[in-house]
Amino acid sequence: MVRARHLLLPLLLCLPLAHAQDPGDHAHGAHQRASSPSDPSPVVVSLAPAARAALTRHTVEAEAHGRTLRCEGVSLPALLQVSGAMPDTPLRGAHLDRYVLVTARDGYRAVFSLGELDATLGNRGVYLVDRCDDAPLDAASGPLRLLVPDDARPARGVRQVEGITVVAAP
Ligand SMILES: Nc1nc2c(c(=O)[nH]1)N[C@H]1C(S)=C(S)[C@@H](COP(=O)(O)O)O[C@H]1N2
Ligand SMILES: [Mo]
Repeated sequence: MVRARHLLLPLLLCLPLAHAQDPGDHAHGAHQRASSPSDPSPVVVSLAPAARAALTRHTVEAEAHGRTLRCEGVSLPALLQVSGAMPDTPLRGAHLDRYVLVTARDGYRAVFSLGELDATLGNRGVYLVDRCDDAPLDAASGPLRLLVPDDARPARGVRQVEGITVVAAP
């Protein structure tokens, strides 16, 4: 009896470790990175006029501080899709741990998850606009800014957009 207990205790202590190291457990993925390691990260998205020229232009209205901005530009998910930074099919696990980091010249930053942008998931409309109220944006706002008309506050309407990258969460 004493002998059996000596064998059982070390065995029980090993169980959680053995479970965590079981490759079958990783396949079910609770803590495993979803993206394939072969997917590049970060992916830098070109903001050059040529990269945006082929995309449908949308008219977008958004409220900021009681004022309605009427702007024109392209859809952010469409830009990510033509850039190869986001699939143009419903997202699968491999891309659900990715986010878009938008940076501005003044250091302001905001993120959107790819899942938030996917039309079959969050379906959040996010637009990269270059004209508002029938004029190009001035230096305080542009030349490019984001508009997120369905956000309840305008805080992610990043002005002075400088960079857009898609990043796999670490
Ligand atoms: N680059 C940059 N973008 C920014 C901000 C900022 O400080 N810097 N402030 C945000 C916040 S908090 C708001 S409410 C809106 C205000 O947009 P508006 O200047 O067009 O009114 O801009 C957003 N975009
Ligand atoms: Mo704000």
